[in-house]
Amino acid sequence: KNGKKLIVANWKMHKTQTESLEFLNFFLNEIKKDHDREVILFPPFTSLGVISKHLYGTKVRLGAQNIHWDDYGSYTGSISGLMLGELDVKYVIVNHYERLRCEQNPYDKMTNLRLKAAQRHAITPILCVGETQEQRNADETEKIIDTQLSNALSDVDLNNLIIGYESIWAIGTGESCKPSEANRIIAWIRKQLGKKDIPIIYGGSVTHSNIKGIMAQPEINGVMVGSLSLDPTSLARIVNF
Ligand code: G2H
Repeated sequence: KNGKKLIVANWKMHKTQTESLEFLNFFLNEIKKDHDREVILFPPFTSLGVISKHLYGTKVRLGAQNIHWDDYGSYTGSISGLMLGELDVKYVIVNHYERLRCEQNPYDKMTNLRLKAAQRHAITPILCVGETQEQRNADETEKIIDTQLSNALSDVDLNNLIIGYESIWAIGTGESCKPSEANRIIAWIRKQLGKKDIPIIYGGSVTHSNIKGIMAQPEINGVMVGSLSLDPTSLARIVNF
């Protein structure tokens, strides 16, 4: 989009409102004033309101971890793009593997609807794709990602979309994908989409020791950070390096 490297901090189901504010107090002071990153915090829904107020006037952006495809309706426990937009949410994660695991239902159609709902509310969706260990061993990575992309992207505007490549075997395992391998797959995704300027980021056990190698890859536009984003000093180190 603007060429800045993206740092997506996915808090998953961590931090109460109080803890979120504590985090911000430290974090905003620890990041360099002149950093050249697009930093986006993805707190749980319950913290979006307070964080939104505190981010006003800063360069840090706000994202949500999921979105429903309708604006209103009888969908107990769901949150819509209309609701997120009012909280100044600019990004949303769609299709994170941990969601798919707990929803346990076919998701392709819903993924597509979620992407469109986000775009309808001027929220940039981050579509997660990736392969399991078994699929990787069977040399099916490209085939699997190709299916995920074609099922998800019908009629989706590629001008307001980020792809998150999260190798499923690397999520929260401490075993991250080799930067060169992630770079190769991301280059392949970009070619597959036929759009040179689409931002594609890597996620899966990003740490202080592998961040440099990942960010140095020419095809990788940024990272999704889970566990290491929970501590303000730890996340600030990633932003500042
Ligand atoms: C992968 C990642 C964040 P972690 O889900 O999106 O989490 O860094 O803990 O592997």
